Amino acid sequence: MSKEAKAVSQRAVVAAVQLPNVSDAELESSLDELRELAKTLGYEVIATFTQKRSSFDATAYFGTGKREELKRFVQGEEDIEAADEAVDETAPEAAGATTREEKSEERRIARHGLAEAREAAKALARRDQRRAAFVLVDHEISPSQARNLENEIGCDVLDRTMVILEIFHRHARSNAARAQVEIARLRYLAPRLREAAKLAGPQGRQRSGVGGRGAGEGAGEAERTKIRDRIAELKQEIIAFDLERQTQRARRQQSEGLARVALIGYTNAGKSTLMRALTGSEVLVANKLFATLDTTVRTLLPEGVPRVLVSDTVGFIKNLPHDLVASFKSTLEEAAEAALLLHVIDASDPGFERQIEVTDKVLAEIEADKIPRLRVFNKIDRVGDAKAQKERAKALRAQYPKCLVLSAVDADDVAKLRKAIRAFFGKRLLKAELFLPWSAQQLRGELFAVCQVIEERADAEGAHFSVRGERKDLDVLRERIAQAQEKR
Ligand SMILES: Nc1nc2c(ncn2[C@@H]2O[C@H](COP(=O)(O)OP(=O)(O)O)[C@@H](O)[C@H]2O)c(=O)[nH]1
Ligand SMILES: [Mg+2]
Repeated sequence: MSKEAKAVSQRAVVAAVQLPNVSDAELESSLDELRELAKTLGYEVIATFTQKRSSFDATAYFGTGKREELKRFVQGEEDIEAADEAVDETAPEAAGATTREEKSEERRIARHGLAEAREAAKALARRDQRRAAFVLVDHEISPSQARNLENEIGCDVLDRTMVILEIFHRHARSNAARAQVEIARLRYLAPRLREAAKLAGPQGRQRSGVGGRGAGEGAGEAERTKIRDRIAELKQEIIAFDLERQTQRARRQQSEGLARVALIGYTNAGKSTLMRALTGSEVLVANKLFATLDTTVRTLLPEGVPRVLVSDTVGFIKNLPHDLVASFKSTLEEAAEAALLLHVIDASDPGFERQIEVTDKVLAEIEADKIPRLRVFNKIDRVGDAKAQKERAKALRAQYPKCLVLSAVDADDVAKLRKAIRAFFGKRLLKAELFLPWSAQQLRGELFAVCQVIEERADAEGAHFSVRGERKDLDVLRERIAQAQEKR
């Protein structure tokens, strides 16, 4: 029962049961987060459904009334009349939203045995009207709950865990992170295979029309063994990657590292918005789905000395299923390679203090706590009126010395942040005197590219420069000047 969310611009509905111990604010915050996560994956969230219940419905998560409501919405059946029409033999006229995801529809048809022509025709008619192809449930639900919900509503159901797994999958770059995410995915899948095998009892097999008696169970067992073996293998690989990484890190420290900044913080804090503002990478957002190394690492603009690279990292998640903690940390680890961490905090989120605590703790766990860190309180524009904003900013600065309080949507604020980043890397620059003989003028361009030139004086022999630059750049430059002189 593979349900990778490979969709490009797919419509989704976000849905949650509100249990009695969950406040409205908590529910809203969790749903906000899920919508944000969905957006990251390229879904277009068109509606939200919630239901207050004392517990999840054992059969299908939601109670019958809410299921019916969801179905009517998803199927584009505005009222009861229209709903009756749809179950009628006559195919209703195609109207409104059309889903572009043929594959998932086929999968659904195959899975639910809508093989008979009449049923298939009905499904096709429904598809033409469907408003959304996915329901994203804000809890981890059982495979049978998901299946029942899918059957009833008539579209794919993904739970919170699956959505998060997909995001980690896209952010995992290092081999270790990839392996860790794969383990989490297999662990999530394993019990679902067992369930699928159980469900494919005599009736299930008959309906799907494949395999003989006992085939479902046998396949399930074999699959499970395969998964266990694969997990063991991946764990071995991770140990090897760990050793490799330690030597890599040592080497990097020797070479003083690149001028890299990593944006870290909770999902929805404004990391990507700041990244865009700092690097002018407007295109990136539109193509977020295809985010790769190239699209999440950008040059700070306008370019200067040294050239600073900014990277966006996988966001912290408030409501992170426990099984995913290891893959999250592993995916975040690339932040440990940065020279400076920008910890972005949503100042308008009532839970920001707790979020700071968690972030600090996790950074220590991935050995990134020694890296210089700048706390950036974002979204100050969302904290009450001008007076309230001023007071909050003052309080934050008192509590967190050297922090920045700003709004990513304010150009002046972004300029302040850029200046702070430049100042940090500027401090690393060394002063140096360089002499460029007239015979080595071809190196002039390179000198200006990697150094800040403070002063230039010319005499009969050549040009004398007072500059500031990174140690490694200065070393390279000196060597090349020496080579040029030798040649002469
Ligand atoms: N009002 C306001 N909205 C912001 C600010 N920064 C980000 N946002 C919005 O907050 C949402 C999440 O931002 P995003 O950059 O995607 O957060 P990320 O998950 O940390 O990458 C988006 O809708 C942004 O437009 C800000 O300073 N002020
Ligand atoms: Mg983001």
